[in-house]
Amino acid sequence: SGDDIAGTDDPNLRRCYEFLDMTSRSFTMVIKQLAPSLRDVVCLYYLALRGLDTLEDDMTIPLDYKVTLLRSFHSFLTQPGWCFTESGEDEKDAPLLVEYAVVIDQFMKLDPKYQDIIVDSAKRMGNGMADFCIKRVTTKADYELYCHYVAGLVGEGLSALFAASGLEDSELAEQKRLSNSLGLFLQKTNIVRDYLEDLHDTRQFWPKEIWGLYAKDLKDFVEPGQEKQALACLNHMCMDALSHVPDVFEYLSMLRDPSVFRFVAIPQLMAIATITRVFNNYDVFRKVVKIRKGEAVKMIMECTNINAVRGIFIKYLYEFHHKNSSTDPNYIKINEVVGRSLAMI
Ligand code: PS7
Ligand code: MN
Ligand code: MN
Ligand code: MN
Ligand code: MN
Ligand code: MN
Repeated sequence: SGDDIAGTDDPNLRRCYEFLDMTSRSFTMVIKQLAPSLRDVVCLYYLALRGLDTLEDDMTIPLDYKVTLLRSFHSFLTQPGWCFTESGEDEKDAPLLVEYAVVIDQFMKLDPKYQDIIVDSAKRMGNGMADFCIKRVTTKADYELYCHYVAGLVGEGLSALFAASGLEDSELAEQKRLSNSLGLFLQKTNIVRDYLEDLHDTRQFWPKEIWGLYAKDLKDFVEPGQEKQALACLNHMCMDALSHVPDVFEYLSMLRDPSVFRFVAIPQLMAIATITRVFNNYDVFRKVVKIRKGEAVKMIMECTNINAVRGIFIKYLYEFHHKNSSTDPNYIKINEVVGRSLAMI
């Protein structure tokens, strides 16, 4: 419980949990409710990747220098005292990198079996991020690969940690395809919702192979007169994200520890609620679309076991189905994707 964390007598570990609170809206609660044997491990995995992502997102770092930093980031995790003080002014998580020595100190106290999984994950993610600093997301295959690097690898890494802890079956670590799908469902939902924010940051994650069917340029969707094309493209992106739901459900069915179940399921429920809210919703091109606070609280309370979660998924799938419009160019395909999910869960 939270009391154990507040009661920790190691000031550096306390500081790590302060950074968790400062840098994560969505993960801090689910990490703190994890069983004690995994809580600090996952907190430090989160802070490791949050540090890496703060470098990736910083558009003020010269490209060559950024690529070098991303490719070597995994080695900083075991380099006592390493820190980074050159972040751009509006990088909100820059303080984490300034005090990164604290994270490294705690990281190096973890059981080596956990350190190895996290270092390997950060190494592959940093190299993937570096590749995508040099090239852009153009094809659907690029989109799958980018999302694999920044989120699918987190799914694989978490599955490996769950198995290594003994709280979950050792075969979970072998479920690479399913683990990848859980990350992709979260990441794609984030990318679809953040269209406007990423456009303002001049970052493009929607693949041209999809948006090119609806516009000459990705930014055209905010122009007056393009509303129909914008919605058709948005819905195509939502359909693509929703296609991961059967894998998500299959994975959740394999979990046995209640704290791991909630840790995994709550973000997935937030994602299906978000993608359903975003679907066929032109507000995505005008502002940040969020789920209602009460909706999130209700899901967190109800998220106790696989049957409760199945009920919530079914509710959102019906709502998604209901929001589908017969004038959408992908109306039939969208119905098929929703139907496939309903049949599999
Ligand atoms: C280690 C819990 C559980 C099998 C920092 C959790 C950013 C969506 O728009 O910060 O940049 O602000 O809102 C999380 C699968 C990853 C995927 C990826 C690590 C679930 C660095 C989360 C989180 C796999 C790259 C947060 C992928 O988005 O984005 C731990 C199983 C970090 C998970 C990033 C995104 C995460 C993300 P924005 P957010
Ligand atoms: Mn965020
Ligand atoms: Mn990023
Ligand atoms: Mn980010
Ligand atoms: Mn985003
Ligand atoms: Mn962002």
